[in-house]
Amino acid sequence: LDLPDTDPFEVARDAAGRIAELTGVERHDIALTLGSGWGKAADLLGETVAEVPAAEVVGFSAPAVPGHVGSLRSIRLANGKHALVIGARTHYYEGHGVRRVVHSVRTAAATGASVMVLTNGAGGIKEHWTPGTPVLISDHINLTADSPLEGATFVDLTDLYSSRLRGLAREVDASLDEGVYVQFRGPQYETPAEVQMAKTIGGHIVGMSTALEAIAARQAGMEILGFSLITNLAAGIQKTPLSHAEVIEAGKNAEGVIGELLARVVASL
Ligand code: 6GU
Repeated sequence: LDLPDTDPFEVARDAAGRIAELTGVERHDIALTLGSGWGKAADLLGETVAEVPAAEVVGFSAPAVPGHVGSLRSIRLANGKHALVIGARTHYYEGHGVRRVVHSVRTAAATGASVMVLTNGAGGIKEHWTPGTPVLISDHINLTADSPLEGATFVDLTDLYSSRLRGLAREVDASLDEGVYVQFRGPQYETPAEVQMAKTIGGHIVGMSTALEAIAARQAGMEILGFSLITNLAAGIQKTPLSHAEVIEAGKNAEGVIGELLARVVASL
């Protein structure tokens, strides 16, 4: 994937072939990337058909961050559909390039998935969002200054985070709030001034993933549902310093509730 002459879509097709071989499931209908705090959903979605270490599939690698999983799981939902749960996310801040970041999304599309569910743990800009609040992503602002699209690939991003799917999610939980996700490069958290900038330009949630993946998912023709778990308020909004331990802790405390929520939403898709 790192070589300029490699076709990333061909690598994604190879990865999808390998997943079919390892799981025995020829086709997946829906794919989910589970970020910080969302892992529990995998246990609640349905019956696990197979779980494979991501490192056995081309283009994937073992997780770089403690608290992230590193496996691919094929799950049969109660309605007979097959979900591919991606517990292995490559973050942009790892510095392996954007192709590696979006490989899981392109692989999901190559397995046949038409719906991509992207989840993350993120910082909140709205003060009433206490840690543990799940928020629907309504749109994004990509501040990475990068793109998964190569060359003159002009892709429309209107209704990127499907209003149809958001509507279905709100039928499960009418109290779900939504907000605009701002992807920063990371891995440092934002300064209070950067958080104020994000707020001024229309952002409500700050994080280090998802936007680049959503662009690749749209290019692949998938319908996208995005969820952030607010693990903390962003710098300057929250008065105490931020820590990765705090993010993991908030995820652990919320995982039962948001896992249940996500499982019910996926069952309704
Ligand atoms: Cl405050 N910022 C970013 N970029 N990512 C986060 C976060 C904040 N809190 C959790 N993840």
